[in-house]
Amino acid sequence: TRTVVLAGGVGGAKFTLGVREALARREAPPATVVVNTGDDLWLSGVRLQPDVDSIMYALAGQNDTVRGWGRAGDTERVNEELQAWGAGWPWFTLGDLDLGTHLARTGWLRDGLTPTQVLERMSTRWDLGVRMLPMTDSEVDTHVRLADGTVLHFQEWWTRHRATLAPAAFENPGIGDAVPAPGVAEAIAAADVVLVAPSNPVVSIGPILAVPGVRDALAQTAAPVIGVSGIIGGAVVRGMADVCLAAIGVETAADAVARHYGARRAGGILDGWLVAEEDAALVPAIEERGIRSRAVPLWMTDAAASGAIVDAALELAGV
Ligand code: GDP
Ligand code: FO1
Ligand code: CA
Repeated sequence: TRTVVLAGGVGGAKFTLGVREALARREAPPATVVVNTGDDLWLSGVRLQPDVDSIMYALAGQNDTVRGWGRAGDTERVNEELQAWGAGWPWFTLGDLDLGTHLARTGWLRDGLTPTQVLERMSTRWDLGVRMLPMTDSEVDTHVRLADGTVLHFQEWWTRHRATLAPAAFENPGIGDAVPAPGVAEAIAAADVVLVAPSNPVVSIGPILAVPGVRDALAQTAAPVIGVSGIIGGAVVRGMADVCLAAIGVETAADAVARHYGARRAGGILDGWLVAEEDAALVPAIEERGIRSRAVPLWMTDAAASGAIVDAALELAGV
């Protein structure tokens, strides 16, 4: 079962742990995980890739599960020094171990490696059990436009203002000229199944789909495309997806997100959509839209629970 996953950060990471578990049980080849790079930023001279790192650290068992980002057991000595210099952002913490990742990444980028090549190199340190690809090698950082025209980097909008400033639009400057990273379109074309993680539909899956060529690849692949709802019982499990969805006029509900992605046969991306048990009543309306749907437990409490969700997705895909 050649599997491709489209994923953002923490939700993507929890889901990817399940993908790895489910595919290992089937003795299937490792999945290819296409990761959102819209969250990326330059800060204090280093390149951060929060969603890439969330998945990489989680697969390596190195992630801070309490805080939800960065490395387990990290310290903040360098960060204190940066703050004393007035460098960086006072509301944004760069952990010491995490900074090692950013320095390695930035050094290799300066040596001329592409983000894809940097991630390939980083993927050799730990046995990740999946192949990770950035969605694109272009820098297309997400910006948030407010009603008054102010534009902030997504990280400032989220970590400084905690999504309290009402967004008018999310933008990825330059994305119209970007191309999928090498291997992304090829992996989708050769896949037996494509899984859309229960990641933020707007700022995690949205940028991946906005890279020219990705939607075409999804439209043309022979593989079924199955999505998993990150909305359970009309609420986000964590994060700011509700604020993001409101900005694009989509209700925070599993069926509304399915309609937003759309049925593949009607120009959208989905053949199937898993909703939570709590949302079982929504299944018939989703199926009426031409998207196969099932209600299953969607709480990703551990890798086994996520693995069971992946089993259900593969079953819905018929693979
Ligand atoms: P981020 O990049 O760190 O914000 O993470 P993602 O975009 O990959 O995922 C965020 C989404 O994951 C949020 O909208 C959550 O609602 C969703 N999510 C988090 N935990 C769970 C869970 O246990 N089950 C489901 N179904 N969704 C979850
Ligand atoms: N989130 C915070 O709320 N505060 C931080 O200081 C912070 C630092 C940080 C450093 C590296 C990294 O990879 C992620 C970091 N995050 C931090 C998480 C990040 O801002 C977002 O939660 C994600 O980009 C949303 O997917
Ligand atoms: Ca993210």
